[in-house]
Amino acid sequence: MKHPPRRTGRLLVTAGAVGALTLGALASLPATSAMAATGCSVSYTTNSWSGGFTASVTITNLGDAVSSWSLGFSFPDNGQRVTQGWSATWSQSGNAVTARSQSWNGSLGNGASTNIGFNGSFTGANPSPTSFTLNGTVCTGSTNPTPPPPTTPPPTTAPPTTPPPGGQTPVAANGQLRVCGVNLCNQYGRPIQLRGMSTHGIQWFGNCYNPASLDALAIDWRADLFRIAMYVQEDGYETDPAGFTNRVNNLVDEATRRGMYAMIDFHLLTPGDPMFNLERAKTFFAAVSARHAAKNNVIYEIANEPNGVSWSTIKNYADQVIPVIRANDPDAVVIVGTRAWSSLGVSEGGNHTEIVNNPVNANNVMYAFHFYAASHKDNYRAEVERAAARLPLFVTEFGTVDYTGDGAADLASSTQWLDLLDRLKIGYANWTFSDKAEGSAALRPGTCNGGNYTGTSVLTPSGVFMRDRIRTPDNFPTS
Ligand code: IDC
Repeated sequence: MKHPPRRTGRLLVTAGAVGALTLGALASLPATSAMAATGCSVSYTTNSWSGGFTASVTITNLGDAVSSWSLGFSFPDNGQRVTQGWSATWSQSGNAVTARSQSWNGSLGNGASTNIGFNGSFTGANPSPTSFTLNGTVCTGSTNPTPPPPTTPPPTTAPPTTPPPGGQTPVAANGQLRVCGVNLCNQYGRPIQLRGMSTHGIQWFGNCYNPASLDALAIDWRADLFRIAMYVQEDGYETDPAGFTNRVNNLVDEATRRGMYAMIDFHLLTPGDPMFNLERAKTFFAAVSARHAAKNNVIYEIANEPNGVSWSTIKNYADQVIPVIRANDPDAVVIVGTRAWSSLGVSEGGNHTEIVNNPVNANNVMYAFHFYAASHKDNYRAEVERAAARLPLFVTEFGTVDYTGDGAADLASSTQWLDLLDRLKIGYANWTFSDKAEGSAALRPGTCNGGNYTGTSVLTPSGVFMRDRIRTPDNFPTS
């Protein structure tokens, strides 16, 4: 699903900009469902220009938790149309519009909000709708009376808590992490290695990240870490900052529920100059760090793969973004991308000493190294071994295949790499936990259309290899 380019503020007229409109006491209450408290509020804001508009809709669930939702409203004017929506499946019949949740934003706990939106067209006036329903309940801005408790307990819809077989979750075992010398240390000050998977771009493969797939990662794969790859360009964050911030927040919450560390990857790639996205990065990291400040399992990766720029430019970016995170979350570990697609400079003829000689101005920082095992071999491994003696490293992304993300898995080189990372206690996230038809994807094409993510029958050769490596027992010191 591609989003259209967003119109910029230049074309906007103010007539349609209604400001946040919170709807309350608009209609009489419908019959209350026998089992659950219901209630919702909706804010609907628009920016319009001649004949077109963008609507941003924030839904807040004031009732019991739901696992999926359907929002309904009617356009007041016959000429109003939804032309392209996002973060929901949109449909329109006459004036009646329906937006159905997607797998990644269907769960809404009591008090939780989600933001969706669409571009629309209009021929006459463009009045905002005045009444909304959520799962059939009119949104009055208040909670409908809770029905008397049923005599038999209702089926639980609470999210699964997933202690791994016979032990604590990775987050329960390790708690708040911090950088200690060249290592990542747990709450007891002891070095640990985190092993896990990266999403593909969440703008393309959002359907792969749902309760069943995350359960499989936490329980079947016994992953410690879930990296959330939020592309900035390529139909990513820049097309809908509020929507993508929301998606990332929801995925962090899902990882947290399952006791995994969540790595928030600001996936800049093209253009390779992080300064191009500096203001976006500040806005994004201010929002996510405020939202997750109280958590102990969030790791911030501020620049996926800078390329075509000097280390000093990357450092300049990091020195401006890190304080934004620290203002909200002073003790979180932050990972900085390195020159030449996070190769420590090697892919553009450099090496790690440029970082050693000019490190970023912050504590609790690690540096990213990425490799693709079929392309990057002995000379890259040798550089990692040298760098690891002097810099805290995290392999926030790697593939078992070549640098295009496709081709056959090179299991011999991948094994050499992972043995090296294990020996040096360097954490890693594998690209990707997705079902894209490319060699690096762990899931077979079509897997994300179904409900089963466990076992090896749903996995590609790369997926089988990675699951075997990740699910071996962790070695987390407990004192
Ligand atoms: C690739 C994906 C591919 C997608 C492309 C878009 O595998 O499906 O079409 O991005 O940009 C990286 C990047 C990562 C790349 C990956 C493989 O961080 O975004 O993913 N790769 O090319 N660096 C080195 C390799």
